Amino acid sequence: MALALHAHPGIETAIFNDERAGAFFALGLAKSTGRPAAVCTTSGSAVANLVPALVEAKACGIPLIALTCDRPRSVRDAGATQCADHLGICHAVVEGNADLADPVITRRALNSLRKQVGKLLQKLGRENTRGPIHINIPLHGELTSMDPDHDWSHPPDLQSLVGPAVRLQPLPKAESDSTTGPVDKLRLTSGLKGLIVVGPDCPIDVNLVSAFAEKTGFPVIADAPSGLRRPAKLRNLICNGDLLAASSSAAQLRPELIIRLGGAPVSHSVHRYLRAQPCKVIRIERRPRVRDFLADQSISLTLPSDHTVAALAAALAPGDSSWAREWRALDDRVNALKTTYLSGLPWGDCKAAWMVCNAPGFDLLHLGNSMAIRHGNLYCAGAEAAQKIMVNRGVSGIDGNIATFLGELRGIGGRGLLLIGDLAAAHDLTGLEATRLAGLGGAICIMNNGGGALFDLLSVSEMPDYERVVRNPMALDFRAIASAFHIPFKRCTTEDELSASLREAPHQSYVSIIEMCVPEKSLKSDLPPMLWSITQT
Ligand SMILES: Cc1ncc(C[n+]2csc(CCOP(=O)(O)OP(=O)(O)O)c2C)c(N)n1
Ligand SMILES: [Mg+2]
Repeated sequence: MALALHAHPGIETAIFNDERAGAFFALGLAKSTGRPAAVCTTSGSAVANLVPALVEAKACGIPLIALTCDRPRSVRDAGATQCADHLGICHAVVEGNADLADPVITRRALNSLRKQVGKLLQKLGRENTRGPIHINIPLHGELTSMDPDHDWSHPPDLQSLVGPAVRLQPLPKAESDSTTGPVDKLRLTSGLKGLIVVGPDCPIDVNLVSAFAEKTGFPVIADAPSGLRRPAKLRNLICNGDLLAASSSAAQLRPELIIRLGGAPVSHSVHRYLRAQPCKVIRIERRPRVRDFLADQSISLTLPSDHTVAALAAALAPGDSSWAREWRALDDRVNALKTTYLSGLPWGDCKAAWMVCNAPGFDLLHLGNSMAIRHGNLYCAGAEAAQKIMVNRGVSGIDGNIATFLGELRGIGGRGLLLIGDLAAAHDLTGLEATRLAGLGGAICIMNNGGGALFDLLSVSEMPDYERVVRNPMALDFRAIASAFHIPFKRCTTEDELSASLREAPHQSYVSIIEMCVPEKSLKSDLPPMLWSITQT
């Protein structure tokens, strides 16, 4: 299978030793291109290694295809080696699967196989069932299907048996919504104090969100990965939602209507703010959820058509303009305070992350999980230049972040930056395999703060044995790791060194590693005082 895929002129391949990293790389490709990407494995525990990426893909509706090669059906559950329940392993984390028959070279068998696979692939084309799928592929042969005693050692011209490949037609968008439904139910009118909140993985085109916001004049709390900050085109773009939601001034701002799009906002202060609002809530989402952890009562609008969004905007426009002005004024004030605070900070976690988040010249910025995404959400200023800000927020794993970033970079071409913690980087060292692919440029910026610094901000940090059991400093030698993978490396211990490395990275025709060595406790000493001082003024 691997050789067949590699030889196919219409398929680009990347080879991975670690299936887990390979699957995350494919996830990144699919995320950045919007097109399906497949990962092909051998049998046995190789298949179990796909699960982390499939979980993430399922949580955010990414068309990832798992192609798992299997032994013939006759040896399944019969004690043969390297056999496992592939279908069972993937079942909970895919939208659908096909367990192919043992291969037989007849026109009939091949056509029925194509029908089976075609039906499954249609799922990928439907917006509301989009997500990962699994195709299990039994092959003949004791060790490989090229064993000399088998038909498949001389593959026939399959094309002549089945004709040209079937082109899947993109399906029309699901039209489950109706314009009047939510409007009638909520008695929506113009003049409202409306608030739009956009998290990661916005389910509709961000240009549509922009048009909606412009028409209604509602302020938009846009997370860094919402797609609305770079380029920043909106008049009422609010980039400091995290700080504002925690501030005493914004606590006085009571919306009459909240419209939420995408995954849960990154910041817990925004969660708390949203939960405290007794107002009407509309969720625009890919598929309706049974319950909503951010509001007791809310209405779901599933993949509304462009027409529905426009009609909703028309029903709400214009919103209360003084309300939008209040948000903007607060956002500007908080922005100024934040910038002053950050510029005055000594070298440390926050300073280094701020520099990475605003380094110019990169087409892509991936924010790893743990503190990287939280830093990014706080510091990624709105900018004129377009830049994709990507995250894995489906299930927020610290696994696979390097491979996902490299897959995204391969998908868009161009130059990219990854901001990632030391534990998350350690978790995905095999993802570094992909740095050797041609055409990738930029840097992996590892914040080396001696383990999971995020936990220093939580009350668990007061517990005995916290350092060893929870924070888990690994004291890895990232220079040696880079060298083992033949990756150019820079260690930065000052602002000037980081600044020089970030200036160089957009011109690199390779991916380097920049290790940012910061004082271990700098997050705790810099971030809470910043949050406190800004939110109390
Ligand atoms: C696969 C996985 N394992 C464990 C976790 C729990 N977790 C969340 S943050 C974190 C610490 C990450 O540390 P690091 O990458 O160094 O980032 P920092 O907090 O220092 O910024 C862990 C273990 C997770 N989210 N995903
Ligand atoms: Mg860390």
